[in-house]
Amino acid sequence: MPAALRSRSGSRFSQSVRNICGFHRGAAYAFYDMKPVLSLIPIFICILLGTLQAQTRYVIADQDSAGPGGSDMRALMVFLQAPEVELLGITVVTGDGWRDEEMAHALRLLEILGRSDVRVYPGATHPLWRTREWTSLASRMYGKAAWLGAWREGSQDRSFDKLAPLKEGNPTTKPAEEDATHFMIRMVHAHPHQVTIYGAGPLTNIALAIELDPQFAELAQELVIMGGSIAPHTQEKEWVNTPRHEFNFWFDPEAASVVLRAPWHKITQTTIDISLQTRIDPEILDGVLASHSAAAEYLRKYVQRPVSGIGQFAWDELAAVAWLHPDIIRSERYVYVDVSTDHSSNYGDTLTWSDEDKPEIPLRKVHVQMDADLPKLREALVRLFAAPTPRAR
Ligand SMILES: [Ca+2]
Repeated sequence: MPAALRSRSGSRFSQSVRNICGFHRGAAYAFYDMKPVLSLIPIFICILLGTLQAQTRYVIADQDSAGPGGSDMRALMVFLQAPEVELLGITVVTGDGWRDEEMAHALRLLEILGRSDVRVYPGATHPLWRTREWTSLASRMYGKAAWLGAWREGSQDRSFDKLAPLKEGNPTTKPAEEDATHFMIRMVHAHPHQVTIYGAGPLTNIALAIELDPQFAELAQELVIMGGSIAPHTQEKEWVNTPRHEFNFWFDPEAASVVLRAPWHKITQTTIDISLQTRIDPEILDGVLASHSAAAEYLRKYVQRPVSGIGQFAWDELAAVAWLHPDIIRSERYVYVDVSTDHSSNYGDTLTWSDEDKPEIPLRKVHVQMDADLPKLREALVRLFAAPTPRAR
């Protein structure tokens, strides 16, 4: 493991805690009879340091990081702006955009926030089974999807060294040489049962990790995903006639099904249903832009006001903030979830069951978020984005 990563993982910090505690315990015993109150101080210090250490939360952000300024980027910013979070790496997958352009947006964000110590790892460029060509043919039989992501008209797959100029400027830093899947596997083995896998794009990278390492899901602490749709109350054209359709699941249904059936300790799902309740409203933007933090300046430049269309919803950042502050979620359903892999009109649709109607195939129950405390979400986003970036260099 590289030295920088060892440092981030807290091993040096752990050693420091042990050294301090060991030294002071010895000293405390020596003076115990004479100064009983003073002897307790080192113990309090050890408890405090241990508590601080326990509060560090490890996460890998698996993301289709299109940019700049949108929900994909804002979710990464939530992790980067939270002092208690150790973002071990950003693993990138083709989804809203092509992988290499997405990696460039993520790298540029890290440069702007002074966090280029966080590495960006290249993941899958294509879904496991679905192809652009098959999707084009299927749309003639079953109807068009409202959002095609990387496959939208005019979008081109360009390798990292041949990218077109980015709005926010092209990064000077480069992605890691290690691929996303091996990085994720390496991290859950290095920090067993401590790493949250956050998946807010198509789930191709995470499915590949599961297929490559049967221990992967069990060794993670939990899985948090933004994906799926159950019964959203909306007139938005993407869901009004297709309430079970959601892009991340739809883009790679086979991957989503593999991921949802794996032996995670806990799966939490942010759906279209709850995301549509949210807004990146003027109150949030005014609150953030009153600050001149690096995050605020980035949003000032790259969030176009007024925010409208599907860009007005806090899709991925809701999943990230709710992981940090679970009390933002006011209600959830605990149901079995899978994704249709029938290569027909419902390919990629979200499937759910209760205990009463569940099929006999192995499935897992998922904490499906249904209602959010919007004032709490707004307060959390403003507080995070208005603050200086922790550990910025
Ligand atoms: Ca995303």
